[in-house]
Order: sequence, then structure tokens, then C-alpha cells
Amino acid sequence: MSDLTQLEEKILSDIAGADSEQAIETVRVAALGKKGAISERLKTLGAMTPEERQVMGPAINGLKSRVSEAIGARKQALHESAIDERLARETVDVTLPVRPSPLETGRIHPISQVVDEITAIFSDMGFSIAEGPDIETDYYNFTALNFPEGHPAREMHDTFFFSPDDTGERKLLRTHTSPVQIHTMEKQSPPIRIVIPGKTYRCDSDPTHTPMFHQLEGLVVDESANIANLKWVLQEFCKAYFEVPSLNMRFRPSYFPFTEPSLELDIQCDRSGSEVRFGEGDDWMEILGCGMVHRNILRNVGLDPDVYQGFAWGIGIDRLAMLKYGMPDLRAFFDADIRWLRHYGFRPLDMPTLFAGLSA
Ligand code: 2NL
Repeated sequence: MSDLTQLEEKILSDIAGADSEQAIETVRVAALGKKGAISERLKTLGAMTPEERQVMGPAINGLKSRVSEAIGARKQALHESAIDERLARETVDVTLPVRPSPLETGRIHPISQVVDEITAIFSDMGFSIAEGPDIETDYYNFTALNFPEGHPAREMHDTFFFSPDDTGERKLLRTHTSPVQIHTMEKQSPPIRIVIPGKTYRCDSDPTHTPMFHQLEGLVVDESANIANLKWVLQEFCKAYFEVPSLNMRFRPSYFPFTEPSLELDIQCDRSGSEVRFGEGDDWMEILGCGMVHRNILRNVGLDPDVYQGFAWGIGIDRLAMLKYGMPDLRAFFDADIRWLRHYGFRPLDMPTLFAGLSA
């Protein structure tokens, strides 16, 4: 009997000394587990005489239930104090301002937004979007586009050349997106209706020129493409982009090696106020260059210029963005200044669509 009393004292003191949920579990296993001290005592009942059993049975079972109760109570207390301790540690200051989600703080660069607007307009007219590499060969950037060897226009493009490779070929950074049209015409047969947005590079840097800038070119080739079609496409584009119901345009003769005839397009504007307004006034602003695809280019891609004809145009995206969103300094576009982007940037979910309004 005194053996059981000793055991009970030992277990109760272990219970009192257990200072974590894990420690009390260890005590429980040592006492009541399959091979625990109390379980072992219970197993001895079977070998006892009925008289012994009558005494020892209630004694051991009484011990078992007192110990179980003590362990349960201690477990509960430790569990509650663990929760109290965690609550004290993980306090939340509900008076702090809510942190905005990334969707609220992130901004789309105006160039990306304007590219999305322009491609939405041309997609709606049935054009596909084409893209190509920034690094090009002399053939795709110049020769195929009817820039003869040694022609001064090659010099005018202020080309960034790479060092010659093992074969002596000098790759370059494309000076316009036109190489993409050549690749497309080589791979695809007419009718072709594509627009090509992308980065272009010229070794030129001053307040109105950056060495990397963005262009969007367009190309239509089929058996009947003509200047009247070109004029309609560009007029619809300008109205949609500047979000005005009507807009006067005028063409002036120009020169590009890849078009014949070549034209420059001016659109009607009003510069009398603090900002330029389009679709009203009696002033003009040059907006893009265009023309009928030169016969030599069609020949260079294996098309018969007596069967096929095309028109093409090229627009500077950066200037188009400045005009629409009133950003005065081109160089700020590429400074990666977070304050500028917060001011001029667009919300990620404001995706331009024609039905919802391009810049609504
Ligand atoms: C400008 C003028 C232009 C083109 C680009 C083009 C491309 C091919 C054939 C014919 Cl493959 N033309 N592109 C045509 C006329 C003008 O860009 O001043 N852009 C800013």
C-alpha cells in the first residue's frame, strides 16, 4: 500500500512540475500509457488471490482515476496559459492604417497603356499584332527595306552596331520596327494586315530624343490596297485614339526609302489654351509618316508588285503618349522615378477597350 502512496506522490509532483503541454504528455505516458507505472500495477491484479484483489483493485483504480483527473486539469491549465501567452505576444494594433494591396499600389507605365490602347483600336479593325527581335541584321533593317548600300539614309539612322562576329557580320539594334514586316511578308502570304509595336534604337540623345524609343508600324498588303484605304484607317485610328467624334487631317509629301509615294500626316488641333486639343481649332500637328509600300520591297520578299500592293505607316508611340496624357518631358519616361509613375501611371485593371472607353 505504501508503495502506491509513494507512487501517487511521485506522479502528482511530476504533474505539478510539468511546465508545458509536451511535458504533461510525457508524465501521462509514464503513468497511464501502455507500459506506464499504473498500467503495470493493474496488470498484477490477475495473478492475485481474490482477497488481495478485493483490496488492491479499488486502490489501483482509485489511483488511476485521481491521476487521470490531475493530468487532465493540469493539461487544461497549461493549454489555457499557452493561449494567453500567444494572445499577449501576437497583439494586433487595430488602429494602424490598412496596408493597400499590390493591385492598389502598382502602376502600368503610360507607354504600356498607350500600346494597349493602340493595339485595341487596330485589333478592332481586323489587324493582327506582330512582334520581332530587337537585334537584327543589316539585311532586315536596311537592305530589304530599299536602303541601298552606302545610301545616306543609313547614316541618318544613327545605328548602334555590334562588333563583327566570326563571319564578319555586324548585327545591329533595329532602328525601326520595319524588319518585323519583312519577316512577316516572307512567312505569310497576302492578304496581310498587321501592326507592330516595339522598342527601337538610335544613337541620339537630347531633350526630345532618347536612345531607345517606341514605334508602332502598320502594314497592309493585298491586291487592291490603296491610299484611300490608308487614309480611312489612319482617320479612324486618330479619332479613336484621341477620343474625338471627328478630326480633320492633311497629308504632305515626304520621303522614306521604303514608301513611294511617301506622305506625312498632320491632324487638326487647337494650341490656344494651356494644352493642345485635337479635333478642333485651325492649327496642325504632325502625327506620323506613311505611304505606299515601295515595289522593291515587295520584290525583295518574293511578291509580284504588278499583282500585290500595300500601304504602311510608322508612329512614334512616346510622342503620342505625351500628347494624350500631357506629359511634358520625354526623358522622364525612362528615369524609373517611382513618383513620376505614381502620378502618370495607370491602374492595372484599367485595361483599355473600345466598348468601355479607351481611357475611361
Ligand atoms: C516615321 C515613318 C514609316 C513605314 C514607316 C514601312 C515598312 C515596310 C514597308 C513600307 Cl516593311 N513602309 N514602314 C512606312 C512609312 C513611314 O515611318 O516617321 N515613323 C516615326
